[in-house]
Amino acid sequence: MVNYMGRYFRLTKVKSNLNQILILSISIVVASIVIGASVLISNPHVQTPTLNPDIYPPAKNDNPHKVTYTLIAQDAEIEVAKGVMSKVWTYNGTVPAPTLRFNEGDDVSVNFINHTPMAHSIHFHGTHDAANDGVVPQIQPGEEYTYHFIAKEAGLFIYHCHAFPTSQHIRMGMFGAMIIDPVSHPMPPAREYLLVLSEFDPQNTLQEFPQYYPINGYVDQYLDNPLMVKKDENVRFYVMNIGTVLPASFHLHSTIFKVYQSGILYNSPTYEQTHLVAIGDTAIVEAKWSTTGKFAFHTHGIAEERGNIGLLNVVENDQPITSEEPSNSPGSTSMIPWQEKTLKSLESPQIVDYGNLTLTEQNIVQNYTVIQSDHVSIKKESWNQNTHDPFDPEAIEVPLGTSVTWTNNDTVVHTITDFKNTFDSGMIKAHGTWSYTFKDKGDFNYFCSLHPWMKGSVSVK
Ligand SMILES: [Cu+2]
Repeated sequence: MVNYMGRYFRLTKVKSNLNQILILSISIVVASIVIGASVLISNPHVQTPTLNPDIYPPAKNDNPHKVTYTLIAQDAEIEVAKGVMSKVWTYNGTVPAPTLRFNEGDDVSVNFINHTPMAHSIHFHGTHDAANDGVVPQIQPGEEYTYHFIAKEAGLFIYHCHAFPTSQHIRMGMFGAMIIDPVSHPMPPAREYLLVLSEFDPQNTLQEFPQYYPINGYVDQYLDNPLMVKKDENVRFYVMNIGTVLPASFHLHSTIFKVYQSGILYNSPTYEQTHLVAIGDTAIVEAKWSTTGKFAFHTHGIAEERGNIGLLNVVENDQPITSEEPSNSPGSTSMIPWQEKTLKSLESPQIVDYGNLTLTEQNIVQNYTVIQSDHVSIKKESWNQNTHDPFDPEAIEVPLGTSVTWTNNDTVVHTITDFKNTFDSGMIKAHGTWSYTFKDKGDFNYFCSLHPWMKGSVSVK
């Protein structure tokens, strides 16, 4: 019995030692995996030992170029569908705006000029610092601003206006694509097209389900002008969804396709029949067609009946396709300049010329009724230019030393900004308040720097 018990204890001890060794080994393996993975995650510059030719890890550009663009905010009248003219807000007159294209590591400057009566900006997706983020500052009518950044991640990125309400500025047409080509190794030769999926309603900009879901700004344009493709050639689509309500289920007929999720070229691609592009997101898609013929491409769902459909014309290899231009990607052919030329002729933009827009105090309406009050309401819907007297009351008179409070009863941010820079509230959130104590006599004319047509005045006696 003693012997037996002794043996039992010995066995148990050996067993528990084995268990400890096993647990220790598993812990070491798990820790190694976790540490390895976290090094990879925290440092995307670490390359995996075997380089997958389908992915483009971040790389140093030994020959970076300085690239400069000029984008002008312009209101325009364009054709958005056959026979349908509409007022839009643009960069350089078209919807979408010009495509910006350069290499990973390039030094990029974008000169932005605002030729409209409203504040606008440019927000670029991808990596940059706060001064180049396009939210602060908002660029006032008549003003200029230069955005500057080093192109970091290779892939397809969106740029758009980030004035408020942003979805209205996007719906009105202020968006474009930015292609950043990889320098690590060339992408395979391909014919390249850009497909910008958006929403537009000529009657009511903010209609939840708008009348149109255009591809590249013009409804059904690729039913009349199919995208040309040669049999068996590699076709690369840069797809971006700048909708505001619906994600886009992008679908190609008669083939499956390779997708770089979120348009980031160091993601491992997947093969798909339909790819979901989130609102404000992109995808880079590569496909081939093994038979000639006309094939549709479209967003699955109600958008395809409202303009989001086009045709691909797949022709024999020896049939020439005109309007080819070299792409940044060596060996590839870009059809994007052809798309932009086609769009310009379809939209035939008429640019609105507002003349000198620089804000001056003389712009202030002087014949308003002055009311004695230390409280001003920023009225609901005052972001809308059609709302009368956005400040209520628009002109007040107060004794010296009075603290005046503004309450934002609108659903978007506003500012209270003095023309002479005596005071500036910064962003007042929806339903927020801001107060200022007047310690000098005089007339103070102010406006909202986000919506410069909103003007008011304080007279200190
Ligand atoms: Cu804007």
